[in-house]
Amino acid sequence: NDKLKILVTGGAGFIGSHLVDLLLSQNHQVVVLDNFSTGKLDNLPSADRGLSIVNGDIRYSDTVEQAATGCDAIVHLAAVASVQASVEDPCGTHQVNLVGTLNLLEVAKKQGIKRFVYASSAAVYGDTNELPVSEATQLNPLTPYAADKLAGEYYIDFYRRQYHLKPVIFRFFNIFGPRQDPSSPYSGVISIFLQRAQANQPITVFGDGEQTRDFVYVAELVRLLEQAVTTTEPAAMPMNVGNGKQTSLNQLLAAIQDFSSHPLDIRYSNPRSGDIRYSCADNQRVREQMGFHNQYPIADGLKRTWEWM
Ligand code: NAD
Ligand code: UD2
Repeated sequence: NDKLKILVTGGAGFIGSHLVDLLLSQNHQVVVLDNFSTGKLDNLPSADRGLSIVNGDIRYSDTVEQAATGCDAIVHLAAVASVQASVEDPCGTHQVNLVGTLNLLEVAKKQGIKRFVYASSAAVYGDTNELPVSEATQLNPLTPYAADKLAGEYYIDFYRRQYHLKPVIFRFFNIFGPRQDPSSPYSGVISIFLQRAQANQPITVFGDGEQTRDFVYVAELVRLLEQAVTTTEPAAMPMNVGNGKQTSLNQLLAAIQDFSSHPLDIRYSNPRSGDIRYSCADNQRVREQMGFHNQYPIADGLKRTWEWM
């Protein structure tokens, strides 16, 4: 039962901080590298001997090099995670989402760090008509965010072939849970709906609410990330991380209504331009390769997130 020293980039963010909690609970040493652009110090435990925090930027290779020193593995989650931000500032977000990733790969090569877990996105598939979406689905990155995520996958594969990197690439579908920030209109829909419901504010549904997403509770995801970073022979292929189930916005709202004390004020408006109608992962690969299976019904995750808010 080997204890590792693991670099988690973006470890102060929504997903990263849950992973940090899990790794620390298993007595691994954790180094968080985060520039706190969207991440928060409050997301991290205030005093844990296993945790060190580097307030730094993955755009700078010397920062990355220092943070990675002595680490056995890297989970690379730091990114400008907002698609909208990438549309507004493609150059700025590219420096983080692609060049930052390359800085990490170079450091892994230099320091002989083999294990590298990467957060890619279902955005690489774009607006596909194929359902469920398997990894064999035609790639169609429609935004700078998606293009950088996909390019990151290709660079990682180069380091795998050339320098014997042992990467694990996950394409996350819609992740939700405590600590997801509801403050932007492009935040995860669940965090927005829950926050509005609790504040007794109107909830806007873009379209008829029959659009679906494949939602994954963050605790499910980080168990998978932990498994990927600690197992000896990881799978190299990109793997979808979804539950293989679709939930519509109207179903979400019905579930939220169940634990809300007042009637929700739901307002339907025009669909968002570029919005995907249905999304569902074919998760056969991650089930076969990692034994991934859904343990949290969406309603339980919703309830926990509701209680956290
Ligand atoms: P998040 O914004 O909470 O986390 C990103 C973290 O990276 C933040 O803590 C932020 O401060 C940090 N960061 C940003 N730029 C940085 C820089 N230049 N240097 C150092 N740190 C930097 O978002 P999240 O939802 O936790 O996303 C984590 C990862 O998962 C991202 O790579 C994101 O693209 C990916 N992802 C998320 C989802 C989702 O549904 N949440 C879906 C697909 C992919
Ligand atoms: C997700 C990602 C996005 C990008 C995209 C690629 C998140 C938060 N967003 O967008 O970054 O990768 O996938 O396909 O993970 N909605 C409402 N009311 C609201 C907010 C949202 O009706 O107040 C709708 C929205 O129009 C969409 C659905 O809810 O139909 C889900 O929206 P989202 O922003 O949570 O996620 P998504 O899948 O559009």
